[in-house]
Amino acid sequence: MPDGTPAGRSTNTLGPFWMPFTANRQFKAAPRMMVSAKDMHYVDDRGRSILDGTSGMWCVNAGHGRARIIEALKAQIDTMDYAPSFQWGHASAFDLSSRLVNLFPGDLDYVFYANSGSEAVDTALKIALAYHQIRGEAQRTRLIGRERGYHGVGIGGTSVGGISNNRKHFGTLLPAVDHLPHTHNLAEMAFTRGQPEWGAHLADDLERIVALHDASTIAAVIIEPVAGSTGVLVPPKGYLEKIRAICDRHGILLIFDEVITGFGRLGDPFAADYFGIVPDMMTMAKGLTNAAVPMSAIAARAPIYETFMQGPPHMVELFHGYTYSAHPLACAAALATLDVFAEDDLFARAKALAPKWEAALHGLKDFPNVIDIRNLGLMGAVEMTPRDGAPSTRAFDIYLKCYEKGLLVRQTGDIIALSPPLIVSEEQIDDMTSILGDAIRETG
Ligand code: PXG
Repeated sequence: MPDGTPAGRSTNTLGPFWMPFTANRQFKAAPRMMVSAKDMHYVDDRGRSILDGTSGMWCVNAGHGRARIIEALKAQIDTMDYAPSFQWGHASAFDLSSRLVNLFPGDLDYVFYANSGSEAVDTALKIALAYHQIRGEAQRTRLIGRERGYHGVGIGGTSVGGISNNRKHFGTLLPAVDHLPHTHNLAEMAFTRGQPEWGAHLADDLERIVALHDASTIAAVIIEPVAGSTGVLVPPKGYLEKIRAICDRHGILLIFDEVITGFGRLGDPFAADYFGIVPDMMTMAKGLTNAAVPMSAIAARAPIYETFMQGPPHMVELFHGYTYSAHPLACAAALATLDVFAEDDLFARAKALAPKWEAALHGLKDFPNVIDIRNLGLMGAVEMTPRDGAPSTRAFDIYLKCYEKGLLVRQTGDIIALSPPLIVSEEQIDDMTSILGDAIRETG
């Protein structure tokens, strides 16, 4: 063939792209193709405008196609496409780090870069292990996650993650891992607005895990402050405070995975700010660059960084990093994104909109098959009764109906999750819940 494609292979097929976390055969039989995006909307290949109820995949926090970010990327690619970060540097990586640590709570004074949430999680877990080893507690190798937690798809993140489908095909994963119970309990908390009153005691299970393994074997606990992927599981009042206290009591590092909750999702820079709890490390990605370029970061408290800064000064202190850590394009996008967040005061905007968001979502309470509605900041979820013998299909049908009606939502199990860009208007919030309500009503 003239373009070099081997004979017999089509150049125009959806076949070769092995799509991630997708029902490939179903999608390729009836594709949903996005063509462009601006502010609150995508345009699909039928020319239809689709309201973005999910910030892409929880990542386009400032809305699509922000001119400032685009200009920054154009300027950067014209100046320097790439610079290494191993034993070299470039100014925007240092500028960005100073800007970020000013945004972080407490003494989270240092930042390490990776390219995805998954890499950020595996990096944080490795830093935790190395930190204890350098301090002479090399036996602290155990990592504690939580049921229904999602920490990406690296071997580390998969191991501490708590979603059976994401784990069961991949062998034994990391050996020394245990899991806290999740905090989801419909009988006790269905239709709670914001944080449930019930459930702080679930954090006490960490004491049981410590008693079982002994604190001296445990390196870190990693949790999402609000579990996102498994359907917006809001922590009960007092729960995170207890987890922090138990970790402190036993010298265990606490990692908040803020890949979804970071950069204004709850109306504060981070969930750590929202809940008033400083973790020992924080992972972030998604909203960091408004998703224009892949980038993730790990924030570490000063004593962690300082622990590594010993030995001969010519020695590498942490044998870890990525070719694209602090990629110039990602740094440019992140710096411009921080400008947009500040100029438009988007975190405050999210905080101001949260009550409206809560009221609109909870307006779906009496719709057919709705068994729970949850919300915090600009995160929300509507949980449906599963169909007999066909779990997930009801929510998937609702998801498809929403798409046909021009609204993008996320579906996980029998839960529909929403997380609009922080630029969403009150009217668009009403549009979202009205379309979702129609889709729920029309789905049997
Ligand atoms: N941690 C958390 C808390 C996440 O939500 C990751 C780590 C992994 O990030 P990367 O960049 O490696 O994908 C995530 C990602 C969804 C959905 O619809 C959620 C994520 C990704 C894609 C879809 O719930 N979260």
